[in-house]
Amino acid sequence: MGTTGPCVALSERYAIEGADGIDVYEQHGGYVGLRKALEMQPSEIIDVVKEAGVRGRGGAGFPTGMKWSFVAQDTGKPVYIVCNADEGEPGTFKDRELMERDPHQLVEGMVVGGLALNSVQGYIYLRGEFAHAGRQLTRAIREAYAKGYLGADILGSGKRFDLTVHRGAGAYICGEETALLDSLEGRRGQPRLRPPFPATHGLYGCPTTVNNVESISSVPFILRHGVDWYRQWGTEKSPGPKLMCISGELQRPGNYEFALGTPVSEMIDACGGMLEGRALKFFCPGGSSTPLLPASKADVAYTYEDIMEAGSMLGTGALMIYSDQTCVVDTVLRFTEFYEHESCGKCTPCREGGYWLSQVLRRIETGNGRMEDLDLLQDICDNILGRSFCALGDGMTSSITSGLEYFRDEFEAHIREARCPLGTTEPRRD
Ligand code: L3W
Ligand code: SF4
Repeated sequence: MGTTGPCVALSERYAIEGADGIDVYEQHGGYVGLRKALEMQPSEIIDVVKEAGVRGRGGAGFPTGMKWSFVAQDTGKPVYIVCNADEGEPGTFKDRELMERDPHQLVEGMVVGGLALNSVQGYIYLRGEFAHAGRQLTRAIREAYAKGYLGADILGSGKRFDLTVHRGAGAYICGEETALLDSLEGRRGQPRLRPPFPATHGLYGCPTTVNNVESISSVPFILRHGVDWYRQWGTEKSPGPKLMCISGELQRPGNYEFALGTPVSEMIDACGGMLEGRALKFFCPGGSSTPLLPASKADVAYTYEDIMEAGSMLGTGALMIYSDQTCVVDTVLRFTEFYEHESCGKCTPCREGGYWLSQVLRRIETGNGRMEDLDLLQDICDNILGRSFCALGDGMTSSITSGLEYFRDEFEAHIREARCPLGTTEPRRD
């Protein structure tokens, strides 16, 4: 078990003025990892990432080194490395800051990934709304070409890697890796059937890895500082530092960096605690797709395994904090309206279910609900979970089923009193 608590790793250059430019980046350890990678065999780079135990920071926590080792090398087809920078999960805002403040870290990680996978072309699929991050990345890539870190002959090694930023158009579903690849190919972004996974059939049908911004940005400093340095934080199954997006009814919400294994309650304290006069009621540990947990579970250690045992998921590291002044039905309704709007429409359970879930939740919140609606909500969720084509459908049900599990009384009070007991939404006759 490594140490827990606040730490400075991926965000180490945030406080340094000018670190978004290549000269200052180089003065503070920039491109050292790449220089080391150039002296290593591709399989050695993958072994280092495996030993560090980096787990994917885009939501699923899949081991990054293992994902890289799955990428087929013997097909005769080109291999692609794609960075998923389509950060769209409600509550998540860490990747944007990473790209804005330290864009070279991602560029360097992409080149190292290219060397590890024998890939000569990488893409950063960037959420279209991230205008400043787009400018920062474009400038960083231009600077990296000028200094020979990108291009046909990286630092005279004879190895090639080119990198392109592709801007999306703001659809949440394009954060799903196969929808992202369809969008990158110029088609409407809709998920593909998996398997086959992108590792064998990805971009243009070629072997591809798709990794989150934070996962790829971790690689240069693991090479620079070593595996033990990375594993000084966290637990055996959840090693390393984690960028945390902590939002909600707190004194100082924002992006923080913590060692994995830090209790949620300690993170809340580090944000200055709850807003004056408010007490913690529930929290969403990893974004709106992860089941919410009641205040009684706030001492849970923030690791993939502990959060799962507590009944939720670590997700993207988007910890959302809610107080006793917040209506759980209203919160769940807002999440559900988001998924209803963002459903790509490809499969029936999600397309139709999202519409009906919003309708039923809205009538409860506005004082028009019936007691049977609670079973109806559960029934619709049961018909979506595990029956949808991709994880968006499953994610849509998380806050509803967990809300009903922990706060059924509050749902019932809305129906009995024919209004929101907290007065969040004015009663309205349907
Ligand atoms: C080769 C196998 N590759 C799995 C790869 C797979 C993918 C990765 C994880 O969803 C979750 C979702 C959201 N051979 C493989 C294999 N892979 N088996 O491993 O795959 P998977 O299916 O476990 O997850 P996913 O489809 O990547 C991600 C949740 O994250 N989420 C996050 C949303 C995040 C954003 C954002 O803003 N960044 O939108 C939040 O909870 O619901 O459950 O690469 O190819 N046998
Ligand atoms: Fe599209 Fe929703 Fe089906 Fe995913 S679950 S394919 S987002 S309709």
